[in-house]
Amino acid sequence: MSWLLNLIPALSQVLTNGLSTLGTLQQGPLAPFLTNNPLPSGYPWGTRTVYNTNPYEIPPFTGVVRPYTFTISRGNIAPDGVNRSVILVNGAFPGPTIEANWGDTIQVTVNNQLTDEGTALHWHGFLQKKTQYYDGVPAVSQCPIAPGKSLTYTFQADLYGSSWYHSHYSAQYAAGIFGPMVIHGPTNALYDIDLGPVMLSDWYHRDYFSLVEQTMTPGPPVKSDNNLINGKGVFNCSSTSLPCTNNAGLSKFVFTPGKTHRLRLVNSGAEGTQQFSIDGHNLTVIANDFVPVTPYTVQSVTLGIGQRSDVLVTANTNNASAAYWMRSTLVCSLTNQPFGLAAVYYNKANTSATPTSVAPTIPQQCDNDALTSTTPFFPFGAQPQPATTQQFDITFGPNSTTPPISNLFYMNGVSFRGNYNAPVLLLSNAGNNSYPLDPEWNVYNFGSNSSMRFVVYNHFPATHPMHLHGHNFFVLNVGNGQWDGSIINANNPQRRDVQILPGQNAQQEPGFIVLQINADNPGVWPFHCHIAWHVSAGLYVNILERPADIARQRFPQTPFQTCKDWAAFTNTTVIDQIDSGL
Ligand SMILES: *[C@@H]1O[C@H](CO)[C@@H](O)[C@H](O)[C@H]1NC(C)=O
Ligand SMILES: *[C@@H]1O[C@H](CO)[C@@H](O)[C@H](O)[C@H]1NC(C)=O
Ligand SMILES: *[C@@H]1O[C@H](CO)[C@@H](O)[C@H](O)[C@H]1NC(C)=O
Ligand SMILES: *[C@@H]1O[C@H](CO)[C@@H](O)[C@H](O)[C@H]1NC(C)=O
Ligand SMILES: *[C@@H]1O[C@H](CO)[C@@H](O)[C@H](O)[C@H]1NC(C)=O
Ligand SMILES: *[C@@H]1O[C@H](CO)[C@@H](O)[C@H](O)[C@H]1NC(C)=O
Ligand SMILES: *[C@@H]1O[C@H](CO)[C@@H](O)[C@H](O)[C@H]1NC(C)=O
Ligand SMILES: *[C@@H]1O[C@H](CO)[C@@H](O)[C@H](O)[C@H]1NC(C)=O
Ligand SMILES: *[C@@H]1O[C@H](CO)[C@@H](O)[C@H](O)[C@H]1NC(C)=O
Ligand SMILES: [Cu+2]
Repeated sequence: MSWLLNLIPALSQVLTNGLSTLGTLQQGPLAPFLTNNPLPSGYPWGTRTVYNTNPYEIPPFTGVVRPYTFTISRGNIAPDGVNRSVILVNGAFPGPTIEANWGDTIQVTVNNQLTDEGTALHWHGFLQKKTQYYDGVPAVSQCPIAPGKSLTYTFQADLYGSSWYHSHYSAQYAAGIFGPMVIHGPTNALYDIDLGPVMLSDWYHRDYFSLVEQTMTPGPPVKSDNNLINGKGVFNCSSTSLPCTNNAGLSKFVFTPGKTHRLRLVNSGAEGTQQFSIDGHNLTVIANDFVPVTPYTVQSVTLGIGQRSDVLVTANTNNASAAYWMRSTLVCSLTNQPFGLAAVYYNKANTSATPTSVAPTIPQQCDNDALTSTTPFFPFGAQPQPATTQQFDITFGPNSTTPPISNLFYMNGVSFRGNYNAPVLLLSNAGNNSYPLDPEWNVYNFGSNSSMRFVVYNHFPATHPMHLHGHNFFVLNVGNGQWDGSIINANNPQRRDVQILPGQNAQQEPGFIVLQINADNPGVWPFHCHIAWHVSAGLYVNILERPADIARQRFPQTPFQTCKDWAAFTNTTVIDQIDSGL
């Protein structure tokens, strides 16, 4: 592959990634925590440890505010050498890293400088207790931010570890609106150097609207054009007629010999499942999503969209000039170019040289690691029988036999479609939880139930990374066929916020996952597939949790003002909402 043998990049960082420095040698390691906090007992979070704190009940409160200003605007960049129109946060791709300590307050003012569409940013994985209205989901927790308008999101860094933010407005994040979040906290394993976020994302050379349109229309499916690591890749320009530069440049990382490095892997793509590895090195997984786990060692990690794994890698090659390929490969995904590459240099290596390491033989893995190997560090013990159980059946098909036809996903026979002008949470706050004319809002009202179990069957022959907002669910079981009632790691089941739901298998047995949550967070919580095209096609339900408490809560004026601004905008501009809205 002569077009990628040269690691002296042909394009400057600003032409490939705008104002981002992610993936360059200028991007230094992260400190163990931000030091401008008071440090009771030596840490911003005081005496709390991974062992002694139920993170869902008693996160620390530091009182320290981390302010950010994010301006959303259009630009042109060439992350893999193909120059395209994108939508960026502060002109950077990936967007700026949000960094905070556990217990800090994150405050992000989002200015929408797009002239013709709304936006809304979701802070993936936070619980948003008592700040449900800042969860960033249009048609659910807010109206979109109208062109020219701003919204300040204020919420607590209530969990710690690695995550990301992204636009939740249609598939807008596939245009570039996403970035990493690093929340420093106590650790469950020792390491020396925090190399920070490693964003893994499939990449497309077309605008997101036309991709959504194609994906919902019967005919050839959308395939990704490339696979990027920290927003960088290379492309064979002979195979495109678009403006293209060969050898745009790959991301580079430096390993210090003998030291153990932390990498914060995030699948921030639109469709593809990533299988990540580093030649010549094993990976020790210490956290999945925002949940520290008993460390376990693997050759590769599989991440569905939205999932994160924090991995430790020890630089144990006895050659300070060594260089290796970091690989992330799209597996069981729709793509024309599955291979993501970055270079890992030991600290005396020539950082312009091309690694010569060969890929180890690793079996393809499209599902998450077995639940038997993923044990949370902080145990909650066996989960009691839930107060209520809800089954969801996921199907796919055309919405009509005569044109115009859309290919849609359904949960229990209903394909979600939201109304940007009528967010369910704000109606619920006003005491309205019934929408007789809107079955397609897919609201499941769980009333005052104290816990809920979701048994989800997938009758579609591909996986869905299922994400729930506002919670880390217990994953009680995963498999194919009919759930037999058994629970894996019953005394300490895996928790996380996205779990890959297997596809229906060759024997026509549906995939299933069994999830359980405690109803400790009143709100309207999206439960959906994180594949951008699937949620656009309606693979989504609203979990309405403790509506009486939502109605009792006093919401600030901010989300209502955002709706007034959006109403004024949509009074004169018709929104071409071709999808679910999310
Ligand atoms: C680049 O693409 C062209 C056209 O598809 C192909 O002929 C060529 O072999 C490719 N080059 C490399 C190095 O893969
Ligand atoms: C991409 O296009 C923009 C706008 O036309 C231009 O400013 C920029 O230089 C181009 N980048 C490359 C790498 O050609
Ligand atoms: C990685 O783990 C495998 C399986 O445990 C082991 O055989 C191999 O030697 C390890 N490789 C390295 C580089 O530590
Ligand atoms: C160390 O690695 C470099 C880069 O791959 C290689 O050129 C060199 O021969 C290696 N040295 C030894 C002693 O193996
Ligand atoms: C580093 O590698 C580049 C690319 O192969 C080469 O051009 C350069 O001469 C090398 N530098 C040194 C000091 O070896
Ligand atoms: C199916 O979806 C298309 C595209 O959204 C829409 O125009 C059409 O009215 C829908 N058909 C039915 C029967 O709902
Ligand atoms: C609740 O909201 C829905 C949707 O806006 C509306 O149709 C319905 O009339 C409202 N119900 C009440 C009692 O206000
Ligand atoms: C519990 O949830 C079910 C729906 O699964 C609902 O029918 C029932 O009314 C709820 N119970 C309470 C006490 O809210
Ligand atoms: C929408 O337009 C109508 C008619 O011009 C006007 O009466 C109404 O106040 C407008 N609503 C908003 C929210 O701007
Ligand atoms: Cu899906």
